[in-house]
Amino acid sequence: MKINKENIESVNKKVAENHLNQFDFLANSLDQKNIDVDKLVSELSDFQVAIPSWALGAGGTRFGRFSFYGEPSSLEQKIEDVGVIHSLTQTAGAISLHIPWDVPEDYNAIKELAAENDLIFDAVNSNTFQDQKNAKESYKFGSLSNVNKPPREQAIAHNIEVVEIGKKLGSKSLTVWLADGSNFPGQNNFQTALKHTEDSLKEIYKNLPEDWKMFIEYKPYEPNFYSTVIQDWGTSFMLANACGEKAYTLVDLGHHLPNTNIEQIVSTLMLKGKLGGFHFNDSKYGDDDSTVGSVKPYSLFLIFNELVYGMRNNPQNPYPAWMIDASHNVKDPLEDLVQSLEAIQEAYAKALLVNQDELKQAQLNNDVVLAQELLQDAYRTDVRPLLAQARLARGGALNPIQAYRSLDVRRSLIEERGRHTVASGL
Ligand code: LRH
Ligand code: MN
Repeated sequence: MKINKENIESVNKKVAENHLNQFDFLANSLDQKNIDVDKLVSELSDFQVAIPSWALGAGGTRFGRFSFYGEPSSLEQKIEDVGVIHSLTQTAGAISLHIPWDVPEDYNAIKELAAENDLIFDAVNSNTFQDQKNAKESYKFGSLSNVNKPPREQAIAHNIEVVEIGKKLGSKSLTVWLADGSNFPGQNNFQTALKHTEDSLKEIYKNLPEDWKMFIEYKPYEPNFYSTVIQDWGTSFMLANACGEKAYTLVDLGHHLPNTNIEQIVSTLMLKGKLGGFHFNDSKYGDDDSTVGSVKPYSLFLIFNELVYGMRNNPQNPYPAWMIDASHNVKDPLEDLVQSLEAIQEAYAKALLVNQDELKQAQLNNDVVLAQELLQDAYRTDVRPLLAQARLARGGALNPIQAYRSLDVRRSLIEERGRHTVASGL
């Protein structure tokens, strides 16, 4: 299934006039605030988010999984599906692979197919939270933190192998997330587990190419429900510093205990030059991996406000990696990912509307009311015409969900793949 320019133009024609009216109205009001609309539109269209290869089929929980038919059952089909999302949104120009769920058979063919779909390979993800068939050692009681050396060495070797796979694809970063932890008090010696983890990460770090980054992802709980070795940003930050300048902290929005001030964590990591990137999603309770911006859109806006400030004031922090990490229990995975991309772009656009200089002045004057007025004026601006214009500028759809449906993509995928294909992943 490929969506070509003609398909996009045919669906855009129906909504073009309405878009132009809305865009002109917004552009005029922003112009009056001396906001450079053309610069905004180009910043938005340059903002590319990586799609996780493990979130292109129906997700599920231990209570059940409901297929969505026409799911991709090969890496090739996954790349085609990300290609569909990118054709519609023009903001999904990368795919992030999870190993061993997505090991390429023919690297050149895979790279060619990605290029045909205007995609690059973002971070590669290792997996030491599941035992592979015929694996010599089990990760039941941990991987890089395991009390026994053989499983630690097996996990280190796996991460080094993942880097080798990434190098062949042109990826430039490795994401390490550990399920390692314990389910009961007394089960683990916390210090031993952390020391093993640090030493193991340093072994992996030694094998990182000069121009690569290592992202250390933290999570407070699940699948372990008493302790997790890399439980919070501070532990990840400490381990990244222990490894070296190529190691950074990765912030998965769903990996925080309720009411955690994530935007403050982001600002601290940027100040310290250790914010590597994001796994965007949303959640009401735990690591729900819901559609971005579907539960706490204001919190996402506040995070992007810190990112915009940090990207202008913290040259010590590299350009962050933008990735989605979500799973789809009831929505069409492709529509869900399109909605997430829209929410990310919306939060970024609203944050770009914040007058950072006036905000700084209000903060210096302890003018609390004005500070909130400046933030909420930006947040209350309907920026959707800007997002549509940014897509249009790159040949994308003015209304991606509408285009996806009027082009009947899911029915074509089911015709092509049948109703019983299952995507590897979560
Ligand atoms: C862990 C996590 C991690 C991935 C996995 C698919 O919850 O966020 O990023 O490896 O999901
Ligand atoms: Mn994640």
